[in-house]
Amino acid sequence: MINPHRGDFPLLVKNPGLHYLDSAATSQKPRAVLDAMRDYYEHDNANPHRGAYALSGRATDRYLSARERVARFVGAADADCLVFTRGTTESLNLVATAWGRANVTEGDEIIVTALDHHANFVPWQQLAKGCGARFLVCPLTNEQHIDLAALRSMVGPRTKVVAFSHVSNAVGTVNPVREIAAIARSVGALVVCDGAQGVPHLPVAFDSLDVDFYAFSGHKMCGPMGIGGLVGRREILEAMPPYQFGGDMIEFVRDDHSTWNVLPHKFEAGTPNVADAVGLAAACDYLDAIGMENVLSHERALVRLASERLAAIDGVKIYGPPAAERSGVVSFTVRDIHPHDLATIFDEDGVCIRAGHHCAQPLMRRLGVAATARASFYVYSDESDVEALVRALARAQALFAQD
Ligand code: C6P
Repeated sequence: MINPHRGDFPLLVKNPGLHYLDSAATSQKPRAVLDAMRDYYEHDNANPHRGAYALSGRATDRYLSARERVARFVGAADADCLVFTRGTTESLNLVATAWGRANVTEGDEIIVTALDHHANFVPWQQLAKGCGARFLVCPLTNEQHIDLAALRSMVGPRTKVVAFSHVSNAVGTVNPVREIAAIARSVGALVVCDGAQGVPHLPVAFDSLDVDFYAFSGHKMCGPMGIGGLVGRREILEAMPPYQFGGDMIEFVRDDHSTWNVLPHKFEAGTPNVADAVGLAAACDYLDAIGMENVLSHERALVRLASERLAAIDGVKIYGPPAAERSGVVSFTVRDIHPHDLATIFDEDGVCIRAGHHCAQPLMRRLGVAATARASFYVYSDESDVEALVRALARAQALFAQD
């Protein structure tokens, strides 16, 4: 059956032969999001917060309501605790830099996991290097779950931060956030969750996850590129020094010192990205109309189907936990064919997949591979995409068999 949502995505409508299986990298954008951004620029565009005139007031209102809408989507009752950033990478750098430099000192410990994306690995590694803290990497089980027993034995009185991903972008593992948070809390560590692959694919309720910070990107959840968020606990955000300095984030600027604006402005220096915030709010409306439980079950069904079909092919190896415990990615290798060759051959058939280390080199090293091929699904994907993937793989194998 043709996916009923596919028609909402102009790029897919204009490219009927395209099988876009790279939604974990970035999703396509529905018309409603493109229209909302255009509407903002056509009717309400001005620099918010600064102008005394009505148009600037309207821009301010659009920005404020976008924040409230996105906060509601991620289950944060206090919208002022949602800081708009450029995306997950900036959100995590913000915490590692602003909170980290103020709170982590020599001899402290920072724990990340072997599943983490470089965006939730390198900022912590660099913070540790800069202040003389120990940087520890929690190992995984054979099925690429975070090894919770190992994590329990690693935390201690010097553990200052436990950072981990909600969902792995490379192999799709869905991590037990509350359980990991409880382990971190048992030693009073800061709990930081990378939700780049969480918010787009599962219902997320920040207020009940028991984490201190949760980071996400708009472009992976039907929103525009260039916007994302960091949700944090109010008392921690208030105690934390700013990350960047400039307009909007100050209260008073004296010649010899300055004081800071209230949340969330303290962390949003410079002209805000209003149009993308408006687009992201429209993306939240779009996804809520489908229902995040439905998004999850739709993707799980496709992951299961793709995993079954691929596993039945000689030479294919699939990474990560069983399909029922994964979010919308299938990461695999094929004997004797490099993932980059697969992606190039698939492209000739209109099948877009990602090949490489998926910005997760520590994980690839542990899997013993330099790269995998990754197919990822979203609301507009359907069985015809899985069939195209399987056909493209058969063609690639036939081509390589001739060599
Ligand atoms: N993963 C992928 O193809 P940005 O680039 O800031 O929007 O998101 C970074 C990021 C952080 N954490 C996880 C778990 C992610 O998946 C990503 C982005 C893309 O898997 C690009 S590498």
